[in-house]
Amino acid sequence: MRTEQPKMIYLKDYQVPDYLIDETHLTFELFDDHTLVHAQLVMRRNPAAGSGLPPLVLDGQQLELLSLALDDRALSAGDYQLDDSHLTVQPSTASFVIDSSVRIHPESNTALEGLYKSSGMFCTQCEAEGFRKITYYLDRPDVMSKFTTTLSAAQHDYPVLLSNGNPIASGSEGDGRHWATWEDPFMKPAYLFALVAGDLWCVEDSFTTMNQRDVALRIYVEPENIDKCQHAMDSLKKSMKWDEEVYGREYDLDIFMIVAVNDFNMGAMENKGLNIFNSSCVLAKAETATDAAHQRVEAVVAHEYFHNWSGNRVTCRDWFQLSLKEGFTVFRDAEFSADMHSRTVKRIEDVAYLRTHQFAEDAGPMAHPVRPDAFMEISNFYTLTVYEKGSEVVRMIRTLVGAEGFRKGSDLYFGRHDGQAVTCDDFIRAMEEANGIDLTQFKRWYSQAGTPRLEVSESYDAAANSYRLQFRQSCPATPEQAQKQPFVIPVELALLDAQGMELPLQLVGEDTAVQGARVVQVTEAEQAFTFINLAEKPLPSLLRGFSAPIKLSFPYSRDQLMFLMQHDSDGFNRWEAGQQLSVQVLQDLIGQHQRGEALVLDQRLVDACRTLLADDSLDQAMVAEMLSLPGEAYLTEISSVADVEAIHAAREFARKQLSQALFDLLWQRYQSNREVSRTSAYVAEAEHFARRSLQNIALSYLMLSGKAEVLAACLEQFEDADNMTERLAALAVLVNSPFEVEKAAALTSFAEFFKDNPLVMDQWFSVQAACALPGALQRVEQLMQHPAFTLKNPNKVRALIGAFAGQNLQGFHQADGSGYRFLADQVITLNALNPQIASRLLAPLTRWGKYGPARQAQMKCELQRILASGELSSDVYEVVSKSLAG
Ligand code: B3K
Ligand code: ZN
Repeated sequence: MRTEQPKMIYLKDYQVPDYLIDETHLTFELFDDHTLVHAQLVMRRNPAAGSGLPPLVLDGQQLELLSLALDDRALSAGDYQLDDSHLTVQPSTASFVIDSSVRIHPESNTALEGLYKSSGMFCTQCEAEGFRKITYYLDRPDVMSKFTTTLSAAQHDYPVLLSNGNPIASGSEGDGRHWATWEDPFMKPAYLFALVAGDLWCVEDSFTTMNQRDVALRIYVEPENIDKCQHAMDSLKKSMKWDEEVYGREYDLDIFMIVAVNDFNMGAMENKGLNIFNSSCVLAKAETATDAAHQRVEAVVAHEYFHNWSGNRVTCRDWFQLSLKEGFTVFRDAEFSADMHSRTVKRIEDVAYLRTHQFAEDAGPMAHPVRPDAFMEISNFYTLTVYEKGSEVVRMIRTLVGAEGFRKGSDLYFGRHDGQAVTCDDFIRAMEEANGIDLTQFKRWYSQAGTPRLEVSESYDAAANSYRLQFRQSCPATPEQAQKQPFVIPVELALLDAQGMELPLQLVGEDTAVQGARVVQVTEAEQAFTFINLAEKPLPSLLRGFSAPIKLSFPYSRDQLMFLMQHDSDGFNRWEAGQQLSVQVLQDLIGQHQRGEALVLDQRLVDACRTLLADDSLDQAMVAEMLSLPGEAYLTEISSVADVEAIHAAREFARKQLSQALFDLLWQRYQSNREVSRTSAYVAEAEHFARRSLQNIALSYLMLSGKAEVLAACLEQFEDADNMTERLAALAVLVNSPFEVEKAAALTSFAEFFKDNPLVMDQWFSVQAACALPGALQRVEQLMQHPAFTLKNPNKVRALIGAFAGQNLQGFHQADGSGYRFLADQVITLNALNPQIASRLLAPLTRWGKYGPARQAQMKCELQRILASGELSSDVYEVVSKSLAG
């Protein structure tokens, strides 16, 4: 907890470290009621930092200092200064050795940062600034050191002792304790340090690298989970191969380990050679994990593995550069997933997610640039903007320089900066130099916050056979940034003829026309592009593949959107046309609801969906994506003032209408897909994900009919499915249905059967928390009393409270403010237990700007109540204070 108001830290204040740590020798004595940490730091004055010998200021928090020595001379209290976050010593020579011993308490660490215990095992989480809770250190990413780590613990309870690098020695201490020493030959910052001690089993495999080196691969889990590791292992091997083929990056140690832990603040952590994972991102088998979970495991395993180069070998100079490793690595894992499965479906999922959640962040009080220039608490900046928008920025660079140019740039970047801690500017410079281009204006994507808008209009000159597209860009003000300079916006586009064929493109001044799509760069506030030699007025297909993270508008008619839905040669834009059509139709319904009129659905939406469903040749995943209407959260994001009730009513009305009008087609699709599921074994591959996703969305529409045969089919799927994807989808459909008896029975039998599997129980909590039927808050409050629930486990908090506040917009935004009050109460409790989780949970309350005056007042009142609730962590304080200032 803070003792004074947290300070803002600014990028402009960056200074190189005064001292360096060449070697770090750590010894951990792990006991059940405390841990002793001895650190020997071989240090020297940083030659880049100037002359003289300034005081050495080490970071350290919640440490009990037991002894301190400088070059073997024991220091006494008068020889150093100690406060609650620093230890200051005065060196007298340019090179010296510091020895410290501290006592810490992992057994009572509920913040899950530093060294802590999870289900009986010891583990660590050091990024961003957790290492300072382990020992006194220069806890900043530009201080890189060679680490040797010895762990000692009771052999019986902790037979497995792991740290970074390679094991070099181990032995027994004779008193029931044993020890092991690990050495990491690579220089690394402290945030990549890890240790694990526990009673774990492992699945073992190996990988032969492109230079024929054998790497041992191990996944460590609690014994009962040993049957759920194969998918993660397969994913790891695919990732290693892909990074060699696509980026030329080879793994560098003799061993690569993943450890699954139950209590973890986020998805996973890329510690050098010893990745620590939330068990939800490792464990997967058909019976207990959904298709979505299988895909998440694959993506997170890849993401953390890819960090070995984009993050570990080349790391960040300071935390403002976080997107240097995160944006780039998200881009890398997205491309990996696209290569493993359906590229178009992956892009659709990512864009839908970005638009719903990152755009909302950009429009709220916590909006910040991809490279922030100030923060109070760095943990608050592991955001959708740094990750997802950061990935879009890297994607735009690739669009601008092409795949080959991008590879040249990444080779230069990795080669030039291997072993260094660098900045986003260094990444850009490598791309510029490898491609002979100037990205100066492009870099505004790193420094300007907010989602740019691009208004496009057209004019066709029949006499001149020319077609002009006029672009106007703007970007709304964000906190701290009122005015924005124009961005470089790559717009991939094609012009289609009346059959949907791509017309040859020739801009005024060009000698020849080129067939197919091309990328134009919008760099001015207003800019026009004139295409010539067009004998008829074309229909533009704009921003293909979502070539920039912006809000583009073009005055398409609904008939044009229907045409694009069927004929655009770009799969992403076919989906996008469907989204735009659905949004227009839903916005009509929202307006009707607000005016108290009877709701009337534009039949064109029904016709469009009918055409899709009737066409057996289409990718079923695409059909499923197109049938899923834009979510309530997205409809909220694109509203200037979100009307919670109208949005829900409109969407539910459209779903019911579609269900009625398309019942037979949906029923056929459902039955034939379910038949395949029934008669074949589960496979975690794209074509099977596609079949099950269409089957499950069909079931959710069909259930709206209330027909007995659909209920019977749903119960059959729930009871007989051999995989969690089908079982959970059937459960969710039942939970959202009016069949109270069947619903209760299904919930009970599911919980009974899976009570010992915490990850499955998380799904059980989520399905109920997200159910929009009346009484949601009471259900959630009751579920908090369930024996499987605990506020101490972040997965449980996310599954129940997070799903309620983030997905159940009806329940959370109850007009009486009860949802807000509930969330604020949980944040206040969690602030003391786990500040990072408390601060993340807060996000829905910070979005008050989207709602009408009554809800705004209630939400702000809850934020005030949190602010006044006592001693706040810097995490919660920063988010609450910025939200109230916004
Ligand atoms: N680098 C970690 C995130 C650490 C978050 C610390 N609050 C996981 C990842 O992005 O790969
Ligand atoms: Zn990452």
